[in-house]
Amino acid sequence: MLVEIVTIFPGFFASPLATGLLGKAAERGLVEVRLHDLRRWAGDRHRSVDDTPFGGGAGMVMLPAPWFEALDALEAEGPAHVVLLAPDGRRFDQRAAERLAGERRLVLCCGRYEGIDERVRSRVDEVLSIGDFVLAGGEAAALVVLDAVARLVPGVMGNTASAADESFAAGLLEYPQYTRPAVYRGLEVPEVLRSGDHAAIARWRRAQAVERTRRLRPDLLDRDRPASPG
Ligand code: JD8
Repeated sequence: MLVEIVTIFPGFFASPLATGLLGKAAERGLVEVRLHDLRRWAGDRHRSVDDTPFGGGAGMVMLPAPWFEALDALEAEGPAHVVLLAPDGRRFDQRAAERLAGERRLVLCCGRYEGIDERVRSRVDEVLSIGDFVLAGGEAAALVVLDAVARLVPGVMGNTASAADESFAAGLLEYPQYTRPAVYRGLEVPEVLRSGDHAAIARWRRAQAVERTRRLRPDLLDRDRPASPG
């Protein structure tokens, strides 16, 4: 999969792209990320990408021209699914991540300031938001989308068992996890997990996942969710 990110802060992505699963996926050529500095498509010698809002008001608005020029240039190289990150977008969730993971080429558009001139929306396929809080710009949201999508690209996760596990868990919270030691500062790991009874462990984990979801996120239980295996 090819992911192209248009931003005035390409440096924002350096460390996340070199780290962990995303770094490995890039290294192995499973996810290629290309960063594009929007200022490359600025029209003046000051490389301006923003101006004051028509109608007045605080702050600056991103100019339409650099965005139109950028998308002209990227789309001339072939088809792509173009996403704008904005607070008024459709909520990005696991379903959206799965859908985007099926695209061959994604373009993520990151705004700054008070946002982007409304006319740029005519050039994007969809507008997504990562949640009901205010970020300073689209970059952090694009990173969230990239992280969630990249791990779904075939080959990136390696371990197929954890992928299958998660399709059960999709729509449920995870069961609690423990590692050694069996007792730490008097706090014990549940006996069943040390019993070696794999059927009992599977039943316990499923019950924990359901109970935890009922208690902490009952809204998730009212939604469509893949059938559980076993
Ligand atoms: C893009 C500019 C900041 C937005 C004034 C200063 C997504 N879930 C989300 N929260 N916030 C964003 C987001 C915020 C952005 C931009 C995404 C571009 N800002 C602006 C309007 C109000 N602030 C986001 N996805």
